[in-house]
Amino acid sequence: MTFPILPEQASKIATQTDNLCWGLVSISAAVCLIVFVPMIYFLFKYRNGHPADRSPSNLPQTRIEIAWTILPLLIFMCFYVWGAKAYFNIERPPPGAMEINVIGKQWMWKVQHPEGNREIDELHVPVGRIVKLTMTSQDVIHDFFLPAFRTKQDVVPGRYTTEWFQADKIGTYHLFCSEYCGTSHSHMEGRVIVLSQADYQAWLTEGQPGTTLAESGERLFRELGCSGCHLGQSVIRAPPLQGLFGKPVPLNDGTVVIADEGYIRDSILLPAKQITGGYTNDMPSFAGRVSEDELLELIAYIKTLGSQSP
Ligand code: HEC
Ligand SMILES: [Cu+2]
Repeated sequence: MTFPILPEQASKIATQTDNLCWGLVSISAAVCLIVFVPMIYFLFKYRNGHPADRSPSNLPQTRIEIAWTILPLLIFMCFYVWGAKAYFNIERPPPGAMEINVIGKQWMWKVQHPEGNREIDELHVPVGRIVKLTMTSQDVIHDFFLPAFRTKQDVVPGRYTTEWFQADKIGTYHLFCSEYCGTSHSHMEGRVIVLSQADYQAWLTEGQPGTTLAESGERLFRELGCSGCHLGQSVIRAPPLQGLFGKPVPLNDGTVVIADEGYIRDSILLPAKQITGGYTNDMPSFAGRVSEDELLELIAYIKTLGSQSP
């Protein structure tokens, strides 16, 4: 028999989160019983006019006080550790994830696969693979919520947030926006379709995008004139982008940052914010000239330069 209080469990995180939830419910119920059962019992035993023994007790009161302070503290500290471990599991994507981009806008979800496939309000993924979503919003704050995987993350304009899951059951699952985002917020929903590895490959080829995300990015890199400064012989001295992604970058102000998606995004939209060490602020801002989709394509291209030498 199923007891449909919680949605279906379709990922390992789901089991972990539900166990923690039931653990908390049980301990809260236990504490509740320990307080209320004796309370009701004493209510009757010592009620007015009832002949009970009311002489002062000679129990070791201090020791009892210390015990019922320390014991619950230890028990609840275990829950703290349990919860912290679950939290880190949810927040840190394991290595080797396949990366998919998500853009939220009023009122739809746009998905970009690295192979170039695009979809709206649907996300096709293979079963058993770790999927890491890099997400941003084109307008207001949205939230990418997958109840069956017990995972959700705010999708915020102006920056990238990430979310990961590993679906362990083939099927179709709900996708919701769980941050109120305007009139049609309740329609901002979709489906995650978990396919077998073979079906997923077939789905990718069937879509026939023609160009991968990185290839679209490379074309943009030329069209927008990035290549004029960043490749070959140019008048303006610009840092080479080969091998940049994921590496520490020393900045002109002496700090060092990791060149992640957010850093590259800011380099393109707000070049004056962080100046690469040894260079001057000669890069024009591309804010308003590139869309969120195009930014993610440029980033995909710069990532592929990762392994090449400058
Ligand atoms: C007019 C020349 C010029 C153009 C055009 C240009 N850049 Fe730059 N870019 C620079 C210079 C100079 C820097 C170093 C100073 C800085 O950090 O702003 C830089 C820095 C960067 C960085 C940071 C690199 C690092 O090692 O920290 C990235 C990423 C980048 N540019 C990407 C792009 C992209 C993508 C485009 C096209 C949309 C572009 N640039 C267009 C001159 C240019
Ligand atoms: Cu929304």
